[in-house]
Amino acid sequence: MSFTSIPSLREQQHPLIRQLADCIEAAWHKHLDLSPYQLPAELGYVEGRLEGEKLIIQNSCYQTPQFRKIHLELAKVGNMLDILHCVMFPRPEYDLPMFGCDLVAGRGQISAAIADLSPVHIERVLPASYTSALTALTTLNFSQPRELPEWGNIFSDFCIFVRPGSPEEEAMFLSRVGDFLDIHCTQAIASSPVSPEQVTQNLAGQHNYCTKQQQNDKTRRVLEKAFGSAWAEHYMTTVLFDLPDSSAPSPHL
Ligand code: 18B
Repeated sequence: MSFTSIPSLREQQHPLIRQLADCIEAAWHKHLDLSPYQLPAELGYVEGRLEGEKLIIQNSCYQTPQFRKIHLELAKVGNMLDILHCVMFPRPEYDLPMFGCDLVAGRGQISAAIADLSPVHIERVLPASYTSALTALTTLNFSQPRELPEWGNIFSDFCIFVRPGSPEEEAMFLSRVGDFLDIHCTQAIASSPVSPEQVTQNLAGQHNYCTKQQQNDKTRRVLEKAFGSAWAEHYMTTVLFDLPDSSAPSPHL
């Protein structure tokens, strides 16, 4: 599998974004059986303009037996803004949470670092095996925790949302994302398909997750300013937070 289109943009980004992108791909390669995932045409690499600055978006996207889509996106707005966005969408036939991560750097400083394994159950609880593995991790203390927006009730108690205050805190964030991915990938490949009733619930949970994420005005505003509101809506609902076709059974089962 080739990542040849990615390094060009990655090399120009904030070091933590670069390291996190490397860490995510290393975990995927280590644990998962990756196949390509075709994004909608024209949306793999995108360029626009935002306040006179060039906005570049580079996507890489895969699928695996347990994941419908795993998506890593790097974006850069001139020298103003570097962004890493990552979501792993499980196939709803498996009872798995959503891994999501967003890292935003403005003028050389990370302003937002967020990572979570988010439950899709109506009761908003993670599978017990996840809760015990995550509880066993050491508790981290960050000097500048940030408050989640209103739509952020989708995230778990293990969610990290901080402005890293030092290189040590940046390293802590990076290593915790690695922990999340090791736990998630090992649990995912060991999991078995669930009942049709549970599949329906998992789909509803993923639907709720995506609908809430689509309410992130900060993401929408960046995309709207560069590409217009119709394009931003299309991109947020078909690339960033799309839903599986619930009428089609997974080809892997
Ligand atoms: N996001 N983020 O992915 N977002 O995509 N992101 C911001 O310092 C983009 C996800 C999340 O405080 C900010 O305030 C763009 C995932 C939360 O109201 C900017 C893209 C998660 C916040 C962007 C992108 C997620 C946030 C403001 C497409 C979590 C705080 C930075 C490439 C799993 C929201 C700041 C708030 C913030 C932009 C979370 C500019 C363009 C997967 C909670």
